Amino acid sequence: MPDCYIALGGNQGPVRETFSLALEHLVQHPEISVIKTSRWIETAPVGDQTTDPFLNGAAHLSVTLSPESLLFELQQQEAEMGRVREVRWGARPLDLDLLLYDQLKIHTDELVVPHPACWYRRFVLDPLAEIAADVIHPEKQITIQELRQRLLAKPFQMVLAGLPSEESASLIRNLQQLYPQVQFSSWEEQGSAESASQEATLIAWLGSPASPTKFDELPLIPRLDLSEYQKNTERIVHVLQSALDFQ
Ligand code: A4P
Ligand code: MG
Repeated sequence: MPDCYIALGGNQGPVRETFSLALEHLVQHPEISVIKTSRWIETAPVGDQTTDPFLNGAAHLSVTLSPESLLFELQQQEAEMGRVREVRWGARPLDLDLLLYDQLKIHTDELVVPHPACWYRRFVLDPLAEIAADVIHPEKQITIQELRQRLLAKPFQMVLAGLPSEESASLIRNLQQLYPQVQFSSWEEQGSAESASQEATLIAWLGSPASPTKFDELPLIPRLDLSEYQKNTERIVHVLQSALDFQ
């Protein structure tokens, strides 16, 4: 039976009870078993749509459902717990994300697995590492424990790639003011690409198809395609915030 891992999140209402109730409902499904759950941990909210702290957790499920059907069941639970999708990243009683489905890689409009943000978000990796430390991330090809461990490196080094040099310099100045403890640099300005990739905690690609630096040429770990946020410093900040030690 396929092994799946899901993330639980919420910051509205009695979240502990909501998590328990959602899991109780899921096990009632004949094709879902809950094998193990992490502790529920309190985390600072990432993003500025909401200031209420979150509760986050992870669960190991064994299912005979297809990934799409499992996503449907998770969304049913979200809806049942009163989630209204109004503001993206807004406050919510329950968010259930499908993180991993065996070693499958899925890229459709409705479903991306592994969940694209699961490998760099502390609020996902901290609980997930409790129950899936040795599970291999099918795209990054290292374990969940290793992915989490990478984020603990000090100083946290963030490399920006794909931007013209003036834009990159100005973004780095902005980010540096917000996060003095992080070391920012530009991929293109770096003397040796190899040393940059060895030390970088995250490489954020902000380029376009015309950029001389190509996303696929960056090292698989720790590249992250943020090209859709090219002019959106706020979203880049959220990514950084979710990767940093928030506790
Ligand atoms: N979708 C695609 N792949 C998946 C997948 N693997 N699992 C699609 C679940 N859904 C997937 O999701 C939007 C669409 O993603 C779905 O229709 C589904 O087809 P959504 O849950 O409606 O939207 P969302 O959750 O508001 O947006 P998003 O980008 O998924 O937000 P996140 O990434 O879930 O982040 N801070 C803390 N401390 N803890 C949190 O849990 N969560 C968020 C939301 C922000 N800040 C947080 C936390
Ligand atoms: Mg979600």
